[in-house]
Amino acid sequence: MSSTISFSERTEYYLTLEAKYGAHNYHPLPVVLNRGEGVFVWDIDGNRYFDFLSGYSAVNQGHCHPRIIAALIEQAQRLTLTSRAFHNNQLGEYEAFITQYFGYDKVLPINTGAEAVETAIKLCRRWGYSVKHIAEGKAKIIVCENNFHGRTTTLVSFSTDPSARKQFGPFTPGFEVIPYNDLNALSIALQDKDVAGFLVEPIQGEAGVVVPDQGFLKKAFEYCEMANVLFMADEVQTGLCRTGKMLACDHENVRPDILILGKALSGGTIPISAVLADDEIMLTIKAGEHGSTYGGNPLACRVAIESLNVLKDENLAAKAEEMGNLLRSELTKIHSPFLAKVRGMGLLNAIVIRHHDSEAAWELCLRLKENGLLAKPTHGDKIRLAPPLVIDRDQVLECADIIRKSLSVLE
Ligand code: IF1
Repeated sequence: MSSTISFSERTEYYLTLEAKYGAHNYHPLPVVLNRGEGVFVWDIDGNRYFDFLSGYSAVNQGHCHPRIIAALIEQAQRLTLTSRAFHNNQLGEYEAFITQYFGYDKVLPINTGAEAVETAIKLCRRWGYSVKHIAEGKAKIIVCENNFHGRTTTLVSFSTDPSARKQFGPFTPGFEVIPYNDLNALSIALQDKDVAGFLVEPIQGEAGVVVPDQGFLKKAFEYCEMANVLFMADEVQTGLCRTGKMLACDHENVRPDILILGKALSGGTIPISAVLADDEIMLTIKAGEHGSTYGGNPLACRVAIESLNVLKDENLAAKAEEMGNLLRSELTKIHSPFLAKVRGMGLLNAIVIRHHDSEAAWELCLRLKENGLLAKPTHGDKIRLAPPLVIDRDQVLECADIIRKSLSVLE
């Protein structure tokens, strides 16, 4: 097994530029894209690919969705940023829209996923002190092993991935890590009266699309409720139809106390995230105590409304469910000794590669690219398969075939 992949001279040019002038904090596949439409992206040499990453689930609605781009352009020509020092005519209507859409009293609009999780943590701690009356400085938040919530200093403080933490300390205290999908560990951790919240991904993305046991979220929510602890769902990646429902928590009829959204809230155009909660929680943060220059800007508000409308108008939850079932059933039909596992929910899926060579998943992704499909390995042996939700039946079949064909590179 060896990489026989060669790049065009133009590709080489862009790779060299990035290597020379950009920080080396990523290791991308050697493909340089310059166009996207629906489920497809094109590289600078005109090759077309199925995008099975979807900007890590930011592009659920498909690349450059015409309605979202139209909203973006129209608003960009009028007003883009006021800061929150002044009001703007988009924010209030967006706040009314998104709170009704998800059924919460209030929303706090912010930009990136990491900032939204940070916001949830601050809200949770504040609620812990001001409503639950935890002694100042003592509030704890329970988190899960192999979590991924972003890359700020506080968020990597409770990461269990050594590469996310190494030489980035000292870390923020106040977090207790328990195993994922472990109700027993949760109930023990909840005995501590200083616990203010439980922060959880309904499906762990970075960990390689780990789906918890059925009933875990429901029970976890009930345990939290009994312990007077806030259940905070990080739906930055799992939300907005990706797993076959509007929210992954909907699969178990759980309504999180704090709901964290990001990524596809903008259909992949600009960073937009949001934290939703009811008044008892949200109103504990007062004017001047939290925010961001860009949070709630009129461009973001307009784009987010359109992105959310597209999800419903195009039935993308149902499509994700149906196409996800088809994809997994096609993948399970593949008989390859190297395909150890197929798992996921809706169109958030992963395959686990079994191979003596630790580079096997990377090699497979290079071959997938040669065969017209872009995907990225995670944790060495897993490949995430998460196309835009607008993918159709024939395209799913074609992609399953590309994956089957490409697996032969590992022989
Ligand atoms: C990168 C992973 C995906 C997230 C959840 C918050 C955030 C993310 C559940 C932060 C972000 C991204 C970021 C991206 C890689 C990626 C990722 F593999 F690392 F885990 F999607 F699966 N909560 N996930 O998944 O959102 O601040 O990035 O907007 O390169 O860091 P952000």
